[in-house]
Amino acid sequence: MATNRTLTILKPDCVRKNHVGDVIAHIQKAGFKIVAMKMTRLTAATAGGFYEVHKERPFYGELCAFMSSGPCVPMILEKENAVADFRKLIGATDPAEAAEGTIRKLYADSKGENIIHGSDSDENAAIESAYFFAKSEEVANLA
Ligand code: DAT
Ligand code: MG
Repeated sequence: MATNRTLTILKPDCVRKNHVGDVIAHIQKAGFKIVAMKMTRLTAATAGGFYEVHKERPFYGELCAFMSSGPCVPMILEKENAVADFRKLIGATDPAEAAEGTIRKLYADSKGENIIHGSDSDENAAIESAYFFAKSEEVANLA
């Protein structure tokens, strides 16, 4: 059964380009509620752990360096069908291939620096949320 939460990260390029507010507004207009949010700076090792699934890929070193290059803003988001709807909202990994109106199409520069992360499954959403947030940091009741 699909759960109703996903994990996003507004990546260091999003923070550097001052698009945090624009991207959060876009996310909220699409009906997602923020369940948890913080600003933090990853170390290369923490970024590497988050993207461990990609560790054999040629871009892994570059990815870890980029993700630890400045502060980022992880958030847990809630909405019905959150994982799939959020992937649709952010668009394809490569902004050049992302659909019009998606967050990556609007704000991202390249495949490597593409503004935003979105979990790719309910299972990963739960794992990734726990990577950044203690249960006590999640808002219990959004009403
Ligand atoms: P997504 O972030 O759309 O889930 P992914 O999980 O395949 O994409 O890759 C994770 C991140 O790694 C991605 O957001 C940017 C980077 N990346 C992926 N493919 C890349 C490539 N071919 N060259 C450079 N960076 C890449
Ligand atoms: Mg991915």
